[in-house]
Amino acid sequence: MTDDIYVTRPHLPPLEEFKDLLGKIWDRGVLTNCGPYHEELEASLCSYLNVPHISLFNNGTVALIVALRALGIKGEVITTPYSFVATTHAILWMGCTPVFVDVDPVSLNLDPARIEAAITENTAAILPVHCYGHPADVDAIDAIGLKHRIPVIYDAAHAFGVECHCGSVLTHGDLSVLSFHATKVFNTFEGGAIVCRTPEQKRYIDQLKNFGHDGETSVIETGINGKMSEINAAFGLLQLKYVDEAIGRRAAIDKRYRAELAGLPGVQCLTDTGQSRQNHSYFPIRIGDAFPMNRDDLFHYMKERGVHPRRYFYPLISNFSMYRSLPSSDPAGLPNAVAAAEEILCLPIYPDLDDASVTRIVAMLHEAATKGT
Ligand code: T4K
Repeated sequence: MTDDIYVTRPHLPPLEEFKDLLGKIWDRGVLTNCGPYHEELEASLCSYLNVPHISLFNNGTVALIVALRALGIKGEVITTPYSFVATTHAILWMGCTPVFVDVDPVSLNLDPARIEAAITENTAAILPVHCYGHPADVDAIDAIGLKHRIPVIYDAAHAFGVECHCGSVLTHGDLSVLSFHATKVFNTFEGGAIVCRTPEQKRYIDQLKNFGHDGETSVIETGINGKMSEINAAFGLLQLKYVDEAIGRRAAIDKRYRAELAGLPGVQCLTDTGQSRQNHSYFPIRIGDAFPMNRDDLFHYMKERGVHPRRYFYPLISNFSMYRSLPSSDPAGLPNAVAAAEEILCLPIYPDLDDASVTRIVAMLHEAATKGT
């Protein structure tokens, strides 16, 4: 009996090292409210990610909501249907309306030409996603934002440590939002962050995540509790120590998949989108007509044999019942996203996925390629 393999497993540093950090929390008795580990992690992440300012959060979803709030977004927000539902829920949570625009058929990120075509006088913001950690076309999208004076907030939940031609992809747009969920390249169990461009933005966002407090006796906003605790921050500091090693192992798995799936008819590995540093957060493959099974049959075939890939992102957000009635949810306007949602399968990739498991997954795909349904 072989063990089941899941799409991801969280990377965990040595427990003994975490116990040392926990000991300090016990000694200090500071559990939250932007304590010393929180401050140290913000500084360490700024330096690791090469970004000017970071505000830590308790998760990426609250960070997205606060990012929209910080920029005073009211109205319509242009976004992608090909993402995790949190992207669009944040828009609705702020009382705004998502406007879905189709993705580029190759990068699966928002297509800048379609963004520009969708802009109206009601457009309040653009919220692209760096899907699978592959950078959106940041130059084109930033330029559209500037030309039309519309803020751009990047959902960078998948893009920890990713760099493009001009350095960190996280420095683009008005704000970028990270997720540090257990399933992410860098995790703090639960967690997230907003990358800010100016000290003023960071100060305001720090206030918003702390009930709107401006000092002990003043409240200036309907803030929320979005703070990261000391335990999560301590774990993050430890993760940071091992993150390059973890990304290196992901890169080796990515390389093996590409080499060993090359030439398999009907299986296409997604290409990168020009980033100079990748994080290999996901390994999406596209199942085409030349494969003897469709994507869903392959998904079930693998699950029955103990390998659990995921259909990120199926169904499209625009296809969930609560979003389906939006005018922009019409599948006729989203052909590339519809096709990707039907054809993409994310294979297991995580630092502790051993070579034998990769061999097993590759062999399973080759075996499936010899069968019909
Ligand atoms: N924007 C984007 C583009 C996002 O992708 C996300 C989150 C967000 C915003 C919001 O960020 P957060 O608020 O979450 O910080 C997962 C994650 O829950 C979610 O964070 C993530 N995106 C999304 C793409 O994937 P599921 O439904 O796939 O999670 P789950 O529980 O099925 O986990 C997948 C596999 O991971 C499991 O089969 C086993 C493994 N796993 C998972 C957990 C939680 C573990 O081994 N240990 C664990 O603790 O949503």
